[in-house]
Amino acid sequence: MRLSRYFLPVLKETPAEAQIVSHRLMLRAGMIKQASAGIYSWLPLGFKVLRRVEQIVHEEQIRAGHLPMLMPTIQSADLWRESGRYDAYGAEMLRITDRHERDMLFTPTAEELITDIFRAHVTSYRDLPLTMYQIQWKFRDEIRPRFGVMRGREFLMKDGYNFDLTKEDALHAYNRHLVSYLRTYERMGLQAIPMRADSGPIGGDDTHEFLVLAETGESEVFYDSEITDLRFGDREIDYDDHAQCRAVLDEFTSRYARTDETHDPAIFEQIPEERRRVARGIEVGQIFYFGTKYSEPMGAVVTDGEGNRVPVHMGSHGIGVSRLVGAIIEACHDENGIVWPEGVTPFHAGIVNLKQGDVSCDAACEGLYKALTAAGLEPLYDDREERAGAKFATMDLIGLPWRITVGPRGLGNGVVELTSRKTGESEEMSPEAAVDRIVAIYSGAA
Ligand code: P5A
Repeated sequence: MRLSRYFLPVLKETPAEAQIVSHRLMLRAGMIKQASAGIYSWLPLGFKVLRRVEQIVHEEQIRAGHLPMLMPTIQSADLWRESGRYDAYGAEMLRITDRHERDMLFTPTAEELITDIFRAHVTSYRDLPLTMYQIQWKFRDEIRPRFGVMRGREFLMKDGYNFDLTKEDALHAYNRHLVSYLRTYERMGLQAIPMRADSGPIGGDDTHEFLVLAETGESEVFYDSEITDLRFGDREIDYDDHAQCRAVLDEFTSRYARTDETHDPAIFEQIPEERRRVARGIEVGQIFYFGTKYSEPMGAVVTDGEGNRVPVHMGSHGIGVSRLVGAIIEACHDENGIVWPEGVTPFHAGIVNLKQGDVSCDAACEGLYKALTAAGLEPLYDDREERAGAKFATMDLIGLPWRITVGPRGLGNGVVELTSRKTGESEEMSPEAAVDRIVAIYSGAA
């Protein structure tokens, strides 16, 4: 993409309404624009990051054997009356009446609708296990929407639902989700710690929230510092192997880590004092096992091996896709702007032309642009007639991990400059070597 043809409405001033750094930077970098309280438009740059986050979520869900699908945002209230949640959900649910005076709602979550799909089509245990998921917009009429996309009213969620014959199988689905979530967040450059939490309006006793530690997080968390040493890394997992998934859950829940809702000071105080941590975290996901809470009242039953009709065991599993964009910025920024992890960056590299209109600079930039594009990467070429300082400031603000700077002096010596956004370190090399280096980084070879 050439910046001269892009829509990147960067702001010079820090917007007064934004209280936390991710919200400020998303507005300043022209990623989002508020449409009304807690509801945002995703401008081209923000939308690109949102899509990258979504893509990682999809890939890891599919790797775990879960089936993508899509359900509507507007649902009939009648289904929610069957589960008893229509009245129980309260003021957070956006209720809508259609022209025929039918009660509808904008989905805050989709346990009822997926259970309705399941009961219409599945009758035998032979069709289990089954896990389906979607990435779809949700609406919760939060009393205090704030912090930009972190606590929105309309937000994008990955919501998945498992159907199993037995509690044991459903707990395997729970463990499998925990494993796949660890992989998912690490690919985004985040450490998200599973913590024992409260299940709220979704229900059930077994639930973990995934928290990214950040001062601006909305949840207070209590943990044993040893938990932060754990990394999932690139271990191979067989998602059908119950024992393997269980072992990962055991490992990642082996140290005390709880949100304030389930915090138990008596247990916490047994941890050696130097390892006790009280901090804040951003909830980027939550997994639930709730047994037959929905299948029983809604009649989602299957015949088991002995011919008995039994309600299925279920769980649901959510990732805050739009919230993650803010959470990644909270974890990855400096005083000059965003510092995207390579896994989610909107463009792989920026090209800065220090002397637009200079024949050799323009030609070198075009060459870099073509070579990176031909290698399957997306560069952002700043081809505007701007001062070098302004071009650098924009690149720093939008946070691309790599910048290639092209100027007449370097080109005289046959070199361009490759700069890491994270470390600020620059290295001179030939344009070809710069392309090779960037290609190697993104193919995981560097
Ligand atoms: C699990 C999937 C559920 O709704 N039902 C389907 C279950 N879980 S949850 O914890 O309530 O939400 C899942 C994740 O969605 C994100 N989230 C939000 N993101 C932005 N703005 C909000 N107002 C908001 N509310 C929830 C969180 O990341 C949460 O973990």
